[in-house]
Amino acid sequence: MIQSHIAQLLNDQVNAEFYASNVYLQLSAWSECQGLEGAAKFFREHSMEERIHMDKIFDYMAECSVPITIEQIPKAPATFGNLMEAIQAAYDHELKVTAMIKNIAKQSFEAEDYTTFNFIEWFIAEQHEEEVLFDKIIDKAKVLGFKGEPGQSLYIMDNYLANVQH
Ligand code: OFO
Repeated sequence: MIQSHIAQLLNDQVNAEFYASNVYLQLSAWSECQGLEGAAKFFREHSMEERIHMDKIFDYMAECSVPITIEQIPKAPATFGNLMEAIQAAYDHELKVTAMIKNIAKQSFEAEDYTTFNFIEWFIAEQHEEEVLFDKIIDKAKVLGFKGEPGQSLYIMDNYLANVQH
């Protein structure tokens, strides 16, 4: 039996993952408009990953007979000054998600809900991977001296994003 405050946190996370999926989908749409096909592909694939995250929590809640409410999803940010701003926005978003996931781990442990604690551990590892991924991308930009300006570095970054493993 999942306690109500843990059920609420899980429900919030379902909605947060849905929002995250839209954040990346919007980033992909923005990239398309800038002619950045590599970035568009990267963000689009990431959007689908977020949808899988949502499904995972949805399935867990359903297995545990916890009611699920899909809330109204806020509009995702749609305009960015340049590709570096878009990447930074995605990274900042991941840091917020990490804080939410860690809070579920903390609250479930304190509530002695070890089943949820065990379930959410997968997400802790996943968030670590995602932060490492964005660190790697930002490091690559630093190596190139890329700050978002158009030109050869932008072309290289776009190609890099098309092929980066995630
Ligand atoms: Fe980006 O990992 Fe889910 O939200």
